[in-house]
Amino acid sequence: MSFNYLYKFVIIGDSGVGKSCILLQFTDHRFQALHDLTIGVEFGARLIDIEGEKIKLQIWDTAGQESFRSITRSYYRGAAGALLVYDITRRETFNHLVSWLEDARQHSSKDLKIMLVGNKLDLDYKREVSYEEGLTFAQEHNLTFVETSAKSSQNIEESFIATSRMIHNHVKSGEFDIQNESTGITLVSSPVTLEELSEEKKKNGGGCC
Ligand SMILES: Nc1nc2c(ncn2[C@@H]2O[C@H](COP(=O)(O)OP(=O)(O)OP(=O)(O)O)[C@@H](O)[C@H]2O)c(=O)[nH]1
Ligand SMILES: [Mg+2]
Repeated sequence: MSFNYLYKFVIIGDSGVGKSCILLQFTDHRFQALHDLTIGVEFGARLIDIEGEKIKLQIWDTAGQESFRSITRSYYRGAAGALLVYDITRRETFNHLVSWLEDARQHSSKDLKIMLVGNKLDLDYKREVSYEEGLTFAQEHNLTFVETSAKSSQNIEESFIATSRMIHNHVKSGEFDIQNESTGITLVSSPVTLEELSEEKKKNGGGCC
């Protein structure tokens, strides 16, 4: 299957909030119960359909640990969309959102579309951050908001699709400078197939960097 658009995404937030699990659920429809700490940055991809157009999402899953912050920062610039994730059962991960957001705004393209994601919704009984608090934070900082579970897959699809839809509407309105690489958006002039891309990925070493 071929596609015409390539949108780059980055997933950011504290260690252990479920960034890698969100990506795995979106790309492979499965859940990983172990915390396999991300070292540096990992990579995933999936093809989606918006209003009949094929869009390839290239997703960078970053490490939440403080020691990897400088590596994480280098991925903001080339991104069109970001999922900023916290864990609804750990308030400290919510408290750190301001610092993540400052970092993202400072190092990204001005058009970066950010979705705030409150993850681990299946652990509602252990919740430390209410839905209303998440929503208020999102409204105050001009973000969209969703609560998800990477375990049950609830709203995982929506978090990526809704953000992609916002990017796509922006692209269609002609407000993006598509030629500018730092927007994280590529218009593929001759449609590329997934097979061609996976060949390219193999050549580049694939998976992780
Ligand atoms: N119950 C539940 N557990 C989750 C969910 N998402 C992730 N986890 C668990 O939380 C732990 C951390 O998940 P990861 O996806 O590895 O976290 P991360 O944000 O990628 O962490 P770093 O790579 O260190 O930045 C793992 O044990 C997961 O199984 C969820 O939605 N519900
Ligand atoms: Mg990870």
